[in-house]
Amino acid sequence: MANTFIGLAGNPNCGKTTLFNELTGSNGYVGNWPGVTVEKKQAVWRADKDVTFVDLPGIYSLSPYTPEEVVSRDYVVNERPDALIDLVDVTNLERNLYLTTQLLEAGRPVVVGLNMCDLLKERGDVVDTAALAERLGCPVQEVSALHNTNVDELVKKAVEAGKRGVPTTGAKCFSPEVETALSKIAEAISGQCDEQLSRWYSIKVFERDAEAIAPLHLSAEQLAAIEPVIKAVEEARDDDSESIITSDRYDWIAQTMEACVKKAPKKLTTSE
Ligand code: GDP
Ligand code: K
Ligand code: MG
Repeated sequence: MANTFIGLAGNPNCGKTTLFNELTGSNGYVGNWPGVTVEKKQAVWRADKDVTFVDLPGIYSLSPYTPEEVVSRDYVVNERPDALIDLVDVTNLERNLYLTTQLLEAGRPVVVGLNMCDLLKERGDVVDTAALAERLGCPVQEVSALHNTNVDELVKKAVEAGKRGVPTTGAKCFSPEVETALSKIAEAISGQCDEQLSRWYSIKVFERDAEAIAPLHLSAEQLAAIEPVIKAVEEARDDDSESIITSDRYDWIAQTMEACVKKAPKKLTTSE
């Protein structure tokens, strides 16, 4: 049986190391990612040696601004693990979902693990995981890495998703004028990237992320033809394209919080 590779991604302090150690007994190999002093850990699942976990650095975004972000996006886009587990600190869901929206666009099957659900229960907050799964377009599993709750269920979902091999298509987080531009860009670059990465690269072209789109080898003519498509949205929104993408993500996340999270009523405190 072929080995299944699962990348573990998430924000710093979401519990990734705890999960990794729980799943692997830290039997693994520790080294650095090529060319950078960013730690790379890889180890097999205790329950099935044919499943290998690759621990990605803790990051808030897949943008190209830190070595940790670059390592993570190179791994996801170029090495193409069979599936990704996006571990989310559910007590900081709003902040964590920013990375999630980007991972969903990277052309891989994604399963989201809502970690620290023990703390959520203590607070009395409730996340509607079915509604969240619907909005994200991927499976969502509540877990507690610290208490070893539902951790194997999370991995089983990721292994299944990896075997099926159907990438997530990305949350519908962009406004209509951005979507129109992305469709035009996708058409313009079609044939120059793997079909599964069409959306990923369309967004990167829209953001004018030169480093990310270098592998597309777009000609000067192509770039010149695409530029007015980006400019039109920038003029309509009176903002630069990268900020437009970011602010659309934040708007979508705010709506998602509204739709999927019920906060416990504030406890009455005895006052003087
Ligand atoms: P990393 O930065 O993503 O590798 O996060 P760590 O694994 O180092 O975890 C950060 C902190 O969260 C540690 O104090 C963990 O013990 C704690 N932690 C991890 N998972 C859980 C969980 O499911 N519940 C609770 N209550 N704490 C957790
Ligand atoms: K840490
Ligand atoms: Mg860690």
